[in-house]
Amino acid sequence: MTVPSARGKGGAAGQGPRRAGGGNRWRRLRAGAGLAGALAGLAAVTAAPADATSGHSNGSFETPVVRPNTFQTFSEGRSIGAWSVSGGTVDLVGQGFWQAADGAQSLDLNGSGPGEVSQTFSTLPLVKYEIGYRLAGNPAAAPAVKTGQVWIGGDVAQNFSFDTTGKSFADMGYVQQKVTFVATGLSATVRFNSTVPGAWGPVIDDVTVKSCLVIICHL
Ligand SMILES: [Ca+2]
Repeated sequence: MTVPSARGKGGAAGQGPRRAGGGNRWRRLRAGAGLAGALAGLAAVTAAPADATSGHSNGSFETPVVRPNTFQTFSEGRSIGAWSVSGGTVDLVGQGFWQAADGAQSLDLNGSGPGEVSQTFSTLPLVKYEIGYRLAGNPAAAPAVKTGQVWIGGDVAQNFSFDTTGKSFADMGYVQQKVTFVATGLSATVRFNSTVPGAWGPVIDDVTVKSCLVIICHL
């Protein structure tokens, strides 16, 4: 993504310092909250926060810190904290460039073209997981409707779209999205990819994980 005229897409790489740290805003989320009282005790024993043990992190894309009011392009093979750029290019958008959904930074799934990021985290079989995220789109250029997919392992778990009409850098219009799945093994890979051409793609932020046992699950 970019501002339409001022900045060439290919020239964005290397902008801003790639210093480590900057606050991992991954949240420790409760799991199994809101269960009926009769199940409360059972839930307390059996439902554990997914990200407490999964190792999933940097869901808010706050690491590495990008120089404020700029963005940094990452290409396939590079890492964004615990995320891997598993295809194409993406832009990590720094504080103040546009509105983030959480914290200061967010991710445009299109860098110089469509890209994708993925992360593998630990799971427990027969535990249901909910991947939450906030979705918007780069409103700087067409197409207005930004599309993409969420994959769990080798399967498309969700096709998403976001209409940027009427949105702006100051008012991105983030919406809450979620995907659920039941784990079948000891790890799962979540992947977000853009399916829109060009340099202005879907924007994601605030990726979270919740979990609960299927037998008491209400996600
Ligand atoms: Ca963020």
